Amino acid sequence: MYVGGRFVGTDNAETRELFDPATGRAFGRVVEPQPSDLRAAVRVARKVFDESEWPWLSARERANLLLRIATKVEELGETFARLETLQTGKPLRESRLDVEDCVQCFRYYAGLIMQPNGMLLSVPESVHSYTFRQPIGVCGLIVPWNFPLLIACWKLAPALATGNTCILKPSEWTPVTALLLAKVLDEAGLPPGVVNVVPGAGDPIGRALVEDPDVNRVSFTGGTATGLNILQAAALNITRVSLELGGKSAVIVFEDADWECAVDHALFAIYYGAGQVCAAGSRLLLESTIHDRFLSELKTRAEHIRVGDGFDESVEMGPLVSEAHMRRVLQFIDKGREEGAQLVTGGKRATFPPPLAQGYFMQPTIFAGVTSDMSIVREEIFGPVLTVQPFVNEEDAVRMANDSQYGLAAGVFTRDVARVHRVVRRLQAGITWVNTYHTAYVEAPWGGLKRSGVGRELGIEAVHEYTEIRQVQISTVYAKSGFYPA
Ligand code: TXE
Repeated sequence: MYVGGRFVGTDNAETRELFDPATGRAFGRVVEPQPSDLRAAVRVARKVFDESEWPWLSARERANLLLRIATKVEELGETFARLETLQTGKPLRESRLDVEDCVQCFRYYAGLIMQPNGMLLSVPESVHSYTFRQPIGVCGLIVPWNFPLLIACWKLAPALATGNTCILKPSEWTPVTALLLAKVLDEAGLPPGVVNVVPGAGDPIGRALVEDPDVNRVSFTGGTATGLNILQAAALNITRVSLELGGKSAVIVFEDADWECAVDHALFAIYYGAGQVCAAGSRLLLESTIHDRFLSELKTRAEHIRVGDGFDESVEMGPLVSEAHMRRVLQFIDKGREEGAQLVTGGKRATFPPPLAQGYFMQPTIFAGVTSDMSIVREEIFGPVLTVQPFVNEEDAVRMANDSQYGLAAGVFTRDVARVHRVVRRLQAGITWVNTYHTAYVEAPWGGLKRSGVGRELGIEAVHEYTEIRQVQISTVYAKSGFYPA
C-alpha cells in the first residue's frame, strides 16, 4: 500500500495472487489490507487536508505539479503499458493509448485549473457578491479492472488540480499500475499523504471507504449493482457520490451510411477491450434494407479478428480479465441460445496451445434473430458479444435504442445531416457518436443517463464534481436591516 508518502505493509498475513489473463498464471502478489489499514489511510488524508498547506496552494503551483506528473507518466509510458497488458490482458496498442490519455488528462487539468475560479454576481448595488469553488476534502476513488490506470487518472487529475486529498482503491484484480503511479506521484513532488493507494477487496475495503465519515466524496466506476450499494452506503453520511456504471449502448446504422466506416466502427464498438468497456456498442440496430448484407460482412470480419496474447504486437483482441468473468460471459451465451437467439459466429472460449492454453480468451461472438426481451439484449454482458436487430424506420430505431435501463452511449451512422440532429436529440445517452465510436476526449464530459450513473467525469464538469461552490455577499455600506427599529 502507499500511505502517507511511503510504501507500507499490513498486519494481515494473507496476500492476494495476481493472474496474467493470457496464460492464467500467477505473476505476483499484493497485500490484502484490512479495514483498519483503510481507516489509517483515511486519517492521513484527512489530516493533510485539514492541517497542511496543500488545499491552499496556488492554482499555478498545482498546475506545475500536474505537468511534472504528466511528464513522468510519459517517460515511464512503455513500462505502464506493459504492466497494464500484464494485469488486464489488453493488447499493447490499447494499453499505450490508455497511457497517452492519462498524460493528456494531467496536462488538461493543469491548464483548466488556471482559468478564473468563480463569478461576480449582478446583485443590487450595495452588495458585492461573488462565487468561488474550493476542494471538497477527502475523496474516495474506486476504480475497476477494465481501465485500471486510465480511470485512476480520470479521477486523480481533477481531484488533485482542485486541491483535494485522495484514497485511490484500485480493483483487487488489477492494482499494479495504480501502485506504480503512486511512485510517480511521489517522485513528481506530491506532498506525502495527498494521494494514498489502498488495494483490496470491494468488500470490506471499498465498502469501508464509502462508509467512512471522514470521506467527503466518492467517485466510483464499476457495475450498476455495486453502484447501488455505494449510493445507499453513502447516504448515511450524505457523502457526495458520482457513479459511472454499466451500459448497453446501441449502434444505429441507416441504409445511407458510409458502408466501410459503419462496418469498421460496428466491430470496433463491441470488440475494443474485448467488449469489457462501459460504452461498448453491444446492440447493433440495422435498417432492415441492409440487415442481411451488413450482418454477413460483419461475420466475415469478426472471424478475422486476431485474438491472442496482448504482448504479441499483431494481436487485435486480448483475453477477458479473469476466469470468473469469462465464465459469466459464457453463461450469457448459453442463455442467449436457450432463449432462441441465432448464433451467427463465435460463442465459445478460444483455445490456443501452451503457454496460452489456460488463457481466458473468447471468440468474437454475434447473435442475430434476437428480441428485445432476451437477457442478452437487456443485460450488460461486458464481453465480446454483439446482438443484431433490424429496424424499419427512424422512429423504430430511436425507440429500440432507448428501450434499455441504461443510457451511457449511442452510435449513429448516416450521411443525412438533418436526420443526425433529429436522432441525436431523441436518444437517451450521455455520449453520442456520429459516424465514429469510442473516442473519449478529456475535454468532453463523460457519463450516463438512467441507470448508467450519476455525475460526469472529465471536462470542466469534473472540476465541479471535486469542488463545492461557495457564495459570498459583502455589503458595501453599513446599513441596518430595518427589521427591528429601536
Ligand atoms: O465490478 P465491481 P465487477 C460491470 C460489468 C461487470 C460487472 C461486475 O458488467 O461484468 O460490472 O464487475 C469495488 N463498496 N462493470 O464485480 O464490483 C471493486 O473492488 C465499494 C462495468 O468486477 O463494480 C472494484 O474496485 N467498492 C464497469 C470496483 O468496485 C466496491 C467496469 C468495481 O468492481 C464494492 C467494471 C462495495 N460494496 C465492471 N464492491 C464500467 N462502468 O466500466 C466492489 N467494489
